[in-house]
Amino acid sequence: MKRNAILFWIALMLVASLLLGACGGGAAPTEVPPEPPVETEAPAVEMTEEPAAEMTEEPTTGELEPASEIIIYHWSEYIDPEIYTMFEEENGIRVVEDNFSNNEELLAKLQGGAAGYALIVPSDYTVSIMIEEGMLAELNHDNIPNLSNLAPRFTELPYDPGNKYCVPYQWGTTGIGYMSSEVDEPTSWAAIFEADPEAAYYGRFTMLDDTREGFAAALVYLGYDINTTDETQLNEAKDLLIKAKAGLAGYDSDTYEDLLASGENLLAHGWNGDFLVAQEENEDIAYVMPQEGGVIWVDNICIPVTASEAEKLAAEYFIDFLLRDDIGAMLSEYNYYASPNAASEEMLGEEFTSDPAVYPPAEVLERQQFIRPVGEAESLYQRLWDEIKAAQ
Ligand code: N2P
Repeated sequence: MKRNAILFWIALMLVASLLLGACGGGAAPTEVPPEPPVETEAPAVEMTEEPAAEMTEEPTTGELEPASEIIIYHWSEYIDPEIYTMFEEENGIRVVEDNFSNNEELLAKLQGGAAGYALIVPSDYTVSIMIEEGMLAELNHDNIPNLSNLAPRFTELPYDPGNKYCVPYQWGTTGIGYMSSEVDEPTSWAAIFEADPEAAYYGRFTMLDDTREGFAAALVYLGYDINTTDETQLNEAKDLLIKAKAGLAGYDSDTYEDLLASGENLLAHGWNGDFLVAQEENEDIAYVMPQEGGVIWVDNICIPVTASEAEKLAAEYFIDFLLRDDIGAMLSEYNYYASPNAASEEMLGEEFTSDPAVYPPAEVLERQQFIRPVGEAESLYQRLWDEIKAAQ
């Protein structure tokens, strides 16, 4: 276990340092959280799975026809709808989208027995949980030749080495977006946790409706590990989050950027790309990663075990389509999130890959941390978050 944990962190540092490499930085992060996890290692389900595709004589495609329609369970506004249209035109497969707002909602829905989804898009730590719980189907790499377009640093991610279950979709950071004409740059999470009732944005800011993201912001502000399982620290974070509610307009993970662009709100906790998209509508919007640090994440596209064989095949074709150089570039151009696809990055060009809000500079990136699974403390986080949401 200890060795696995150490390997996990070596790999994470590798990812972070390689991500830094992508923007010309190259320095390795200096901050490594002190307590590595024990439950992030790859699948406990191998025993129950069929032998890996490369060991069998024939791939599953033989006679199989892909499903003519598949459903993707996705974050809102996270794909250019034109990609679905192009895929349908080229492959005759219709992709229908349903949305969730956070990883916990996705996980709970699938754990609750929801079937019918051929594709899902969990973040890094949720992939770990899903693999451990046997919720993901192994990908047949024969159906995904464009996997070779992935930047090498995204082929050995610690939560899914070798892309056995998932393919990285986009990656980004969590920070604060604000209306720069009306609000001073919020360089600290204090903007949210110590908001001045006199400030213009008081009563006009939102926080992500997201258990782990909410706690991460509070914990990092308090100087604690964002993956702590210490109940005292978590309670302290809870109190801080409840205190912040006095000035909060609400919890929102889906429309917060639109509420900034329309001028209804002036500040929001959120994901970099969403703010950058909103910036096109309202150039006053700016994004900052607070000095205390924050979250870095990699979202992934995966297939639930509940998908039928025909759905799985269609889903693999779609994953392969997304991995095409031009489609991967379309995705990032629409989302303003960084791409794990080296071929697409080349098409996106220097201007995109050197934008510090998309590809943060080394010294900023090294302050960001990955959310990790916290095992049994998951339910403690959830209970405290429910208490925060219910608090008056
Ligand atoms: C979609 C943004 C999702 C990113 N609007 C969350 N990891």
